[in-house]
Amino acid sequence: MSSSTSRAVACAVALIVSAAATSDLAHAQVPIAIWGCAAGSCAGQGDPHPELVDVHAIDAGAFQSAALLGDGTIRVWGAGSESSPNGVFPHFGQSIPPSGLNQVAQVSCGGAHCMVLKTDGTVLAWGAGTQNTGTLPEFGQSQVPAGLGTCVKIAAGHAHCLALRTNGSVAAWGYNGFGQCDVPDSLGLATAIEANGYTSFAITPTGSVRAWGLPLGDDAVPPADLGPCQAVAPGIVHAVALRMDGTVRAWGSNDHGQVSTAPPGLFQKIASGGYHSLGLRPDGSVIAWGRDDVGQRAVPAGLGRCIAIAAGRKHSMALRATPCVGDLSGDGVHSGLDIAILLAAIGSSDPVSDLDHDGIVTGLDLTFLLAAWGSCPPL
Ligand SMILES: [Ca+2]
Ligand SMILES: [Ca+2]
Repeated sequence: MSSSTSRAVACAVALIVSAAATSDLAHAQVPIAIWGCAAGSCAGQGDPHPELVDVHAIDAGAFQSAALLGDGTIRVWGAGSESSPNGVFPHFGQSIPPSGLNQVAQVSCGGAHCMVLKTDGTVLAWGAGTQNTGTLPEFGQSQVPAGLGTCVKIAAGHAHCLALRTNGSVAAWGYNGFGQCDVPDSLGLATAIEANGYTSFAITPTGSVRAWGLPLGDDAVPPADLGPCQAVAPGIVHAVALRMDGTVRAWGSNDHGQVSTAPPGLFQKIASGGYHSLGLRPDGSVIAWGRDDVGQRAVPAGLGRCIAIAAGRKHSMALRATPCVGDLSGDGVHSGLDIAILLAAIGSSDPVSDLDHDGIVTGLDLTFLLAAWGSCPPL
């Protein structure tokens, strides 16, 4: 053991007295953070699933959550799962992906259905809408059109689906009560698509944001002076755009301050839920604004080093960067705090501190931590 690690252990001994208070910090290494309705009674979508490893992407449906893993499989939980058959939204199996589903490149969940884009460009959907009766909630949104063609992106609205084909054209199907499936002839080619609620969005090669379907508040179209954008994140009655310069602009209904409180400064990514929005700062921190009736703006203290965000109707999600070995506190550096967290977990099966994955936290895991000391790369 080097002198620096010896000092770290000594420091940890001092810290161990407060280790109980650090138990929450141990969760900083769990890949996915979830807050908002998820933390309460909302159909189990709040479980961050600490057992998940190698999470590459996340998505939030209205009342469910999804994770894309590095092996190309997905996990979906919340409303419409076997463990939560009758939550805040009826059970349509929307959280039960098809058996054997793999080679997934993107997952997108809507109101009561989910869809995936596979690495071969094909699209699958399940949940509500397997029967196209044209009445709530069966609008055929889970019936992927035959002959759709090869796709590169997907987006699920509340009861409709969008797919961006390899050739840049946009396809839409499902509920069309507000014309959200009537892709404008004038759209031309798109480079990105998004959907939420009853509205559809596309971004053109010049960065122009186009919208069709239910107008957002009084705004049928994005602001004329929006300027070129790299991303758009629609809520149900508002939308946020991430401009090419990294600033955000919101428009639509401001009934929960989701437009007027859009923060200044630079962002890397944006996401919108029902009536709230999230922004990912370049330093990996997350900011939330808009509706906060169930804590959807209550970003966990100390949340940082995030690489992706997602928002459901009333919940918020963030995906942490893959932690370096032994950074149990998730702050990007090795310190006595990490040792304190591990020592507090000795004898338990805490998956965060079980660095050698043998099912129990022992001194061997401490050896792993010390061997990795000082190796954390920058975000
Ligand atoms: Ca640490
Ligand atoms: Ca172990």
